Amino acid sequence: MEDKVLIINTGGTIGMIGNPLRPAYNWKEITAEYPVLEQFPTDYYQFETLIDSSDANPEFWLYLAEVIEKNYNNYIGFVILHGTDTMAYTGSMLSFILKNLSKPVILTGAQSPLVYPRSDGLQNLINSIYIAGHKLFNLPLIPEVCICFRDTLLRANRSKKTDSNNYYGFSSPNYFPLAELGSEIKIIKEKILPPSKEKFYVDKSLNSNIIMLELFPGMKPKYLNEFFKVDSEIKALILKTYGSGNTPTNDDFINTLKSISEKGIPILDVTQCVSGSVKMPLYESTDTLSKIGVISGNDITSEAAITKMMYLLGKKLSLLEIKEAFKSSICGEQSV
Ligand code: ASN
Repeated sequence: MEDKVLIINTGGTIGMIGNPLRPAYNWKEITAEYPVLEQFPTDYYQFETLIDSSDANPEFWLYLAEVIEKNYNNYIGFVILHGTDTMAYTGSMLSFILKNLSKPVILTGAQSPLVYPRSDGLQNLINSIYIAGHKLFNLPLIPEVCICFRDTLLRANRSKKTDSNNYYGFSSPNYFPLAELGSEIKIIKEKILPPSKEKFYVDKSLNSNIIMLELFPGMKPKYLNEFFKVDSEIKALILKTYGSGNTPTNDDFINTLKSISEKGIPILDVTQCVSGSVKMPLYESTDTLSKIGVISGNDITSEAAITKMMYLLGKKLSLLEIKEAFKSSICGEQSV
């Protein structure tokens, strides 16, 4: 069956049909609306409960990864139908836990349900089947977890949903698209990771005892302190900071971070900006942060930061090992 693509439907807007809208019951129902889809060499697997992607969580990610694991040797590539809202999180997480990937895993979805005549879903789905099926369509192999949306193929762990209704819903502001999907499919080979020669497996240990906090002028440090009272189960703090990684410099705020850091809790600094990176130390603010042990997230997206942290915490690494891991890239998620 290595000459077929497995389509895994997890839910989201793309698989919605009918009037009023509801999730399609099965592939037959989807292709009844779009007979063109029947001409592609695909099999179809549908989650028992199709979710709105705002309900995605670590259990959902692991289940999805297991579906890929069980079918890994039987298919040339995988297309995941997924809601757009948390697609960048799912894609980032899969990039960390699908180990030794040598096949394409392509997430796609739609801003508008398949049933609507102007839906973006059909084009996104067909492009994804092409990329996942690569050699069946005379295309080079992209052995990565990607997001295929509108006219670009993006590395999932570099991607963000940057528009809630435009058909160009996703971008990867700190990394070039891996392919341009116009009338021709142009794959940017130099940007693609090499396929692994090792045996594929799913790394299943995750720990989501994390909080992520977006700074804003006027934020009260004592609220941050509340999270880390003696019986706190929180194992990491991700701060979405200003510009190139800056935070307030007042003693109250810095001492709060210091006391969290002294408890051995990793504090990761990622920028609120859509593109660009944390630069530590550039300003006095980031100089102080690095002195108290705050880790620079460099140019990582917040979606990749949170999923990478869950993945690293699941491995029960020491604080030092976590710091080292954010200085390097596991699967192309950050510059080093
Ligand atoms: N709320 C939907 C989801 O993420 C949005 C979509 O798919 N366009 O599941």
